[in-house]
Amino acid sequence: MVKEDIFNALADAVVEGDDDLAEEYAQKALDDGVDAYAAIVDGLAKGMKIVSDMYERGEAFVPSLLLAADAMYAGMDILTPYIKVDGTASPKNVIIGTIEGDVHDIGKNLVKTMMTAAGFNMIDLGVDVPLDKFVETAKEKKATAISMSTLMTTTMGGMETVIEQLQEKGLRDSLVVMVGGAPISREYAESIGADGTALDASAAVETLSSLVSGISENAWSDSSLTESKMKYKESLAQKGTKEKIDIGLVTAEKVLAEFDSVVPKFTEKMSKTERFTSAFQDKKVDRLPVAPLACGVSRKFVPCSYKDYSTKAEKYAACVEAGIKYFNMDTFVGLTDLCVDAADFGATVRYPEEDTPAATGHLEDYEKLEVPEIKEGTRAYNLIQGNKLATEKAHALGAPMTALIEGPMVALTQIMGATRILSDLRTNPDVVLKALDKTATYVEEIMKGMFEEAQPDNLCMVTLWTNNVILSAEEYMKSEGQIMQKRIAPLYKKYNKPTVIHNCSDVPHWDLIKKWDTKYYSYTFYPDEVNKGSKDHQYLINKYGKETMFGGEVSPIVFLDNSPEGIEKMKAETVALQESVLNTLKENGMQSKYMISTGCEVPPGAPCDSITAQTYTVAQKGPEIYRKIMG
Ligand code: B1M
Repeated sequence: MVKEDIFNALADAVVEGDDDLAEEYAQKALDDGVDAYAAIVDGLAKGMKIVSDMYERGEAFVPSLLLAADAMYAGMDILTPYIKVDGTASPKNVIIGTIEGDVHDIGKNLVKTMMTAAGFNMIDLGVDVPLDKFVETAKEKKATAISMSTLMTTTMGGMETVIEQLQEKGLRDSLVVMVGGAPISREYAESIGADGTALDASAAVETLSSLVSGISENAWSDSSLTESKMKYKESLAQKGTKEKIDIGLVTAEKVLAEFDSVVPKFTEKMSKTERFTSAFQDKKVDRLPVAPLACGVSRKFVPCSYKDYSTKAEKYAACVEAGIKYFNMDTFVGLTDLCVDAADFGATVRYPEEDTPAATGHLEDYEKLEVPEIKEGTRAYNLIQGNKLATEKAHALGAPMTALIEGPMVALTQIMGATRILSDLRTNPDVVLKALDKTATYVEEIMKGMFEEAQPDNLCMVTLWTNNVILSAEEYMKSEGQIMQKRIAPLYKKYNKPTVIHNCSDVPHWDLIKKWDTKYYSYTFYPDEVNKGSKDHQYLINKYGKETMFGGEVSPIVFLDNSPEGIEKMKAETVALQESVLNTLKENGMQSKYMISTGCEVPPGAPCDSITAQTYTVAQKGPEIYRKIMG
């Protein structure tokens, strides 16, 4: 076989995600005397780049990337020991991880794969990485670069802290710092002193490769470290120590103490229940309903920790009551965390006091998955009891209650790990489907508990894997989709309840909405993702509005800005959204079927002012806007 044919065969093996072929041709390359490094770069890595580009064009989904990565690693295991080592060059160690507080790792793993393919020696610290671990490991391994990922605005500040720690220790100029993930912009990267960022995994490698070429050979020498320490000493002293003010708590305390003077008096014509129910049926209302997912943040009024909010029924119910009352929301959507089933199935869940819990320790063995019994002490029991109490409290305030649970696939990915489930779905579908059957059984039991015992007005299910960037619609339908169709949607019908879906994905497969006769669908609109399929209210109302009530267009992230300009912007945008929604409804011969809401949870540390800027604006301006447009 000529060299080029071996390279092509290696690339094809990666594109096909075929480990056996990758190993076979890697061995063939060695047997035929092909240079091992060339076989990796011109064969395996080329295949990885092909799949990655297909993914960016929307022609492949995450499972294909994961399988391609496995094949690439299989080939590399054979070739790497034979790479001719240049005695003068040291290996380029790159530390990678997802920042503390964040367990999203699909994107980070893809970046790691592409960097491995480019020849970097990746040291993966995993997810939820304590900030000083990045610095300690970089020092220990004399790293060429640190590569940090995060998907949440609430955790991105940790990246700046890592950079400051590097400066303090005199390590900053010894290595390259790259940051990335959906919320990270070029401007943000620059503002925190990172060397670079990139939009996707392929671009990340290009940026890293060009940045590391600027790192000098003696970057880790004692004199460089001392020089670097001196350089940043002054600027760090100028920055001073940042005092962390909990704006959410400050404003909550103010509202609590001075409720009558701080909260405007709204003269509402309808009760919250009348308004929500009428909008749900597209009847005339006094104004559109409003209910951002201001869930964990409502704990500020109780006050209690996030941990108590998500694990103690009484505290949860108190938060629901406070949220409805002080934020003046038309319903409370009870998102606590997405770890309820995972905890009951035995996965380890980390419960920070003041932030969203995260499933961190996954189960190893599919065989060990056993459907738990809902009984005192389980998270599901607590959630059902919490929603029972919350429903009573919401009703006393004249508001409907919307409980929320994770769907079978979210439950399974939280129990076993998302990356694993997404790749096993291709390689071992029967095992995954059997496991999904078990989580679906538990979800059904929780649904029954909710319908029979807690009796909230609505039960919302999180189905975020219906996402155009992760699974194709066809693949989704072969997994959770068929369970939604055959088991979950019929159970809603059996209890005479509407199917209510929350999907925090930006580009879900919209047509699936119809498949289970969805009556309420909460989505997120990301203007930057329009080319990938993110849709706004105009599209959604025109296409599905008659059957389905929508809500969620406002990004949860905008609630973090409580500067005077931010508050004014929120107010103006809330007016504009109501006007546009009502005009669209009118054009479609409809009256009210839409809720002003957010596509995902408002960050639990968000300032209360920014939330009331939305909810109070709807209450104050909504009736007039409604009359003007609807007559
Ligand atoms: Co979460 N989640 N989630 N979630 N989740 C997001 C991120 C969110 C944007 C949804 C939304 O609001 N619409 C939102 C964050 C909002 C915010 O910023 N404040 C959110 C939230 C709120 C949450 C929870 C808090 C929900 C809750 O419990 N209340 C919770 C957080 C738990 C925690 O971490 N403490 C949570 C949990 C989860 C699951 C566990 C269920 C699951 C993650 C499973 C896993 O990763 N193991 C999940 C998922 C899947 C998502 C969405 C739907 C998809 C993320 C994803 O994997 N995308 C996401 C919504 C969205 O982004 N559309 C959402 C595909 C992946 C290939 O892309 O990661 O962007 P991405 O990586 C890209 C680029 O960003 C870039 O390259 C990659 C490949 O092209 N890139 C880099 C990434 N790192 C880079 C580094 C670089 C350079 C480029 O240089 C170093």
